[in-house]
This record gives sequence, structure tokens and C-alpha cells, in this order.
Amino acid sequence: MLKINLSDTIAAISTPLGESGIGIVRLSGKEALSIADKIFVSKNGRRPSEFKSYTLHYGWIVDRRMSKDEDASTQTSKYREIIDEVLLSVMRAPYSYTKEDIVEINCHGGIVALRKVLDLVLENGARLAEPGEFTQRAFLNGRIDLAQAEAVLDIIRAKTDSALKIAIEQLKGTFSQQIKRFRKTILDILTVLEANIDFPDEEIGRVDLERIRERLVKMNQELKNIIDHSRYARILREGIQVVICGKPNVGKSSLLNALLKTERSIVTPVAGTTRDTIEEVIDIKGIAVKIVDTAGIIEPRDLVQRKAIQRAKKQIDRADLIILVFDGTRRLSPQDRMLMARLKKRQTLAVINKIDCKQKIDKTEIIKEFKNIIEISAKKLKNITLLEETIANLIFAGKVVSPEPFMVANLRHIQAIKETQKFIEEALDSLDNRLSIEFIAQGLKDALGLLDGILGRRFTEDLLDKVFSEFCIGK
Ligand SMILES: Nc1nc2c(ncn2[C@@H]2O[C@H](COP(=O)(O)OP(=O)(O)OP(=O)(O)O)[C@@H](O)[C@H]2O)c(=O)[nH]1
Ligand SMILES: [Mg+2]
Repeated sequence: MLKINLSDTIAAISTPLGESGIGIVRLSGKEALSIADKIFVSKNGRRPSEFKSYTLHYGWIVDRRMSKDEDASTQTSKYREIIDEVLLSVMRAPYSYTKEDIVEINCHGGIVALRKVLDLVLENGARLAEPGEFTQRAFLNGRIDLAQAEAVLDIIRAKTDSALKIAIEQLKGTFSQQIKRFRKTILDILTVLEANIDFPDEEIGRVDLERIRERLVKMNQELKNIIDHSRYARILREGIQVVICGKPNVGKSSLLNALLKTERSIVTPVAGTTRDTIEEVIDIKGIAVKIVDTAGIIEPRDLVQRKAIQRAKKQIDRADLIILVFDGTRRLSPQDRMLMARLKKRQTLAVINKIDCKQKIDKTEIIKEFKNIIEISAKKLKNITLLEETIANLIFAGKVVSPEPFMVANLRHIQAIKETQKFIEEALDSLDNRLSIEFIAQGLKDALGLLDGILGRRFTEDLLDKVFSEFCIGK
């Protein structure tokens, strides 16, 4: 549980744990420099508290503490122990990530050395940071708003270029600026309305009302646009799941391998080769597509097959798009027909495989059931690019979707924008139906509250906890 606490100095290992070129222990807070003074020895004898901001210094992390039976007179060296050779950087408040004094210790990236440096920092007065607490401080200290803080997480998690672009725009504040413009519009309108509530005798002018109406109509449309695009924004951010299914031996695993361009899944002429679902993520036109290869759907002959088929069915239920594979060299079987019946109501792409061999399949029956059909050879890599393009087109319903500055992919934001839009639409209705000014004003105030929530101008500890607990420690 993340408590709002800005008074102490926090520390964490900010790089992944494991062997690496470097590893960073980061400190933020009032004591960051004085703690560094206690554990860092620079080559020229100067102390971190004397360092200028944005400078980097070579030296050693040392443990100066003495065990009980040691005392200064018996010590042979100046320090009890040298822990690591490091580069230490200083970023002073308020021009740092958190707006507090920050010290970053670049260690050799070994787990033991990093842990020891962290322990030393903690023993000298820092507290271990909670997940996301550095970014939380950046927010609480007013360097970024909540939407921008959330963008940091999206940047870390971005799986594709598009997802990264959306997140960067959000961190830059493009989205926040838009929200602030909406806020300003509402505040302007509220000023006019409230003057009217306070001085009811001076009847609100027709001009004012018409102007308010225009501004609300415009805002309503802008909010709607954001909501319309959010589905695509989410796809760009989260990716989609595509499940390859079909009866045994039609070439499902071969197709997965063709899309991945590696021999990921085992391919054999024996029906029932794939015994479990296999998942891999590929990038199709900037969309992270998780491709799932499944066991061929048949009457199971043993327990493993039964479980594999149960899993395959689960994956099919969850899929955003299903690729139903047919073997072009064979006539349709009852198993094919069973799958066709089961999937015709879903977003399905029918793929006729093995076009490099003599074809026996009756395509007309498939055409009747599915709008989207494509013929390929997974083995000879024919029409694989066309297949990828078709997948992308289906996902975006034929639209060319590229990341735009105002795209909103975060569910919390989308929810708040949807509710805001409802309030604005209601305010418009109330205006048209000449309801009381107080009533309209109340709806606008509710909308304002929602926009404030997006930016984090109003928040609860629970909300912060929810947002920042998703982060890793050290960010
Ligand atoms: N000629 C030809 N053979 C193919 C093609 N694609 C796959 N095969 C062959 O079909 C057989 C089955 O391929 P798999 O990819 O293992 O089929 P699967 O659908 O995953 O089979 P299960 O996992 O058993 O359900 C193998 O012998 C492949 O070499 C193709 O495009 N052309
Ligand atoms: Mg297979």
C-alpha cells in the first residue's frame, strides 16, 4: 500500500535484477546528498553534497561502519569495506525527475554489489521505495500531472512503435493540454451561468446562451471523436489476440512459423502434432499481435488431447480475430463444417492452405459462410504478406489508423471522458429544454470533476495506489 509521504528519502534499484553492464541505485529526497556523503569516496576527495547539479563523479562506495569489536584505532584501512567502483550523478531539486534532490549510483551490474549498495543506503537513512514512488513524487511535487505519470508506465510497457508514440504524446502533455482546454471552456461557461444565478434579475442574454450552446456542441463533438478513436488507441497500445484454429494437419503450426519467420512450432505430417497452445507476439503494421497456435479440433483420443482442445476453445473464445485454416488439398470434412458453423458469427478470416499442391476443396461453401477468404501456402510462404495486410485491415475495419496526438488508450481516461461527454450532452439537452440555470451548472460541475480526475487535480489515496502500484520498483 502506497502512503503519501514526501518527507523521507527513498531509494531503490532502478535497473532490472540480473547480470548486466551497469545497475543503478537511485535516491530521492532531502537526505539523498547527505546519505551519499556517508558512503561515497571520490577520487579527488570531494563530497556529493559539494557536487554541482547534473554532474557525474568517479569513485567508490564504501562501508564506513565498524563492527562492535573494532574501533578506529585498530582499523588498518580508512574503510571497513569497499563495495563497488561507481559513477555517481547528482540532480538537485527542483530540476530533477521528482523535483527533489536525486542521486544515482551507477554500479557494476552484479546482483550482490547492487544489493549491498542498496542495503548501505537504507542503513544510512533512506527508505526502500514503493513501486512507482519516484514517479508518484514527480506527480505530487507538481512536475507532471497524473495523466503524464501514467504515460511513463505506458512508455515502459510499449510493445510497438505506435504504442510508444501515443505514450510519448501523453507524457509531453498533448493530451493533458486538450483536457485543460475542455476545463477552461467549462469554467468560462460556469462563470457566465453563475453570474446569472447570483443576479437573477439581469436576465441572461440570448447571445450568451447561443454562444454557450455553440461551445458545448463543439466540445461534445471533440469528446465523441476521442471516444471513437479510443478503440483503435487501445488496439495500438494493448495489441490484439489472433487465434489460429482448424482441424488437425491443415498447417496451423506451419502458418504460425511462417508469420513468425522461425520454426517456433513443431510441424509434422502426423495429425495431432500440436498438443498445447503456443503463443508469440509479432508486429503487424505497428500492432502487437499475439498469435496463438492451437491443437487441431477433433474428437479427443486421450486426456492430453482433451485438455489441449479445451484450451484451444478457451483461446478461441478470447480471440479478437480467428484464423480458420483449411487444407486446400482435401475436401471439406464434417470437422471443417463443425468449425465453420461454430465460427461464422465471430470475426473470422478463412485461410485455405497448401495452394502449392493440387486443390480439391470446395471453396464456394466457405465463401458462403465467410466474407474474408485468403489462399496461401504456409510451407512455400505464398501470400503471407497479403495475409498480414488482411489481418491489419480487419482489425481496423479498413481504416488506416496511425497514432494521433489526441489518442487515448488508458481505460481510466476513456471512462472519465465517456462520462464527461454524457454530462455535456445532458447540459445541451437542458439548455434546449430551457431547464433551470442551476441544473445546467450542476451538470457542468460534475463534468469538471471528471476532467480534474484525469489530470489528478483531485485524487484519493486509493486512486494513486491503483495507478502507481502497476509500476516497477525504482521508477
Ligand atoms: N504442401 C504443403 N504442405 C503443407 C503446407 N503447410 C503445411 N504443410 C504440411 O502439412 C503437415 C501438417 O502441418 P502442421 O503445420 O503440423 O499442421 P497443424 O495444423 O499444426 O497440425 P496439428 O498440430 O496436428 O493439428 C506437415 O507435413 C506440413 O509440412 C503447405 O502450404 N503446403
Ligand atoms: Mg500444429
